[in-house]
Amino acid sequence: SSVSKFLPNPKTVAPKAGVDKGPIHLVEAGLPEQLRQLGWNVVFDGHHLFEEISIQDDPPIGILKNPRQVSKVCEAVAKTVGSHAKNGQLPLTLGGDHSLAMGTISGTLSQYPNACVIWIDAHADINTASTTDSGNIHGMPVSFLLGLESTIPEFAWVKPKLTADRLVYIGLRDIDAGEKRILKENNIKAFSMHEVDKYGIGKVVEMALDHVNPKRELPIHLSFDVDALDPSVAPSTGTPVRGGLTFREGHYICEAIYETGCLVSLDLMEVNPSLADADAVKQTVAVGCSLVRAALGETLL
Ligand code: DIR
Ligand code: MN
Ligand code: MN
Ligand code: MN
Repeated sequence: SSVSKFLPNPKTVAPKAGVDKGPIHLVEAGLPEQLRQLGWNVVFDGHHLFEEISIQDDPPIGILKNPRQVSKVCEAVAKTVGSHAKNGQLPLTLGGDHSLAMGTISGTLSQYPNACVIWIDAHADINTASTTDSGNIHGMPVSFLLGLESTIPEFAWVKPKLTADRLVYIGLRDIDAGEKRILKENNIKAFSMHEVDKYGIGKVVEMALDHVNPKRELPIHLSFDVDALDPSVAPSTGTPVRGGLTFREGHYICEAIYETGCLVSLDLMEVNPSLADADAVKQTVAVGCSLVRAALGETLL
């Protein structure tokens, strides 16, 4: 769905079991109403279950799992996000796994070709078909967006419109060897938890913005994987990694990006209610809602 001070909205997608319930929980927790109370005119598209593009026969390509299904869903998401953005709305996408960002960022870039991407995550999600060990496409979306992975015809619709200098990461702490090499070779700026500890979150966000958006004039797409937060803060997620962002550090990032006035599109991904007990789910959903509210202006005076 998406939200705009006068129009926008949020949207939801569900490419695989478990994570697909995340959006439903976030909406049922009252997120659309919470955003209305902040003054946003929320247009909720409803839950996209993409049953119409459920592909029965989807064998792996190499080791990539559910490639056609993921590709089709992401393509549909790209269209939806692009059309909301075109209407002047601010698309808010609730995932669902992070492969969806192939869709959301493609959609954002169709309307805002010079947008920069701020990717908050424990993981870099930049594996290619040749570097991935898991075959999980949610570990790969950034490589498609940058055009590092162009050998799979099923994903030919993903146009490599993002450039390495308009991408920055915050929160990394679990990066594969192949990903490290890719980050280095492409000179991609990344602030790991080490830098968060060293400089503090305020300085890190400032340096991140200085890198991708020095004049604070370019549109910003914020893609927030809830596993960037420490598992003690957001336990219900598919691949938790200890040593993550605190509650406040996560919120600070959202607030600071809102404060730039440049935010045009927002993802909250990887809330997975099937993976933990009821209290953990409740806590994670509440934190997810709270991060979105922070990114849409709740906490600034
Ligand atoms: C690993 C884990 N780098 C992979 N990545 C995850 O599967 O490619 N990303 N969990 O979210
Ligand atoms: Mn991710
Ligand atoms: Mn992650
Ligand atoms: Mn993931």
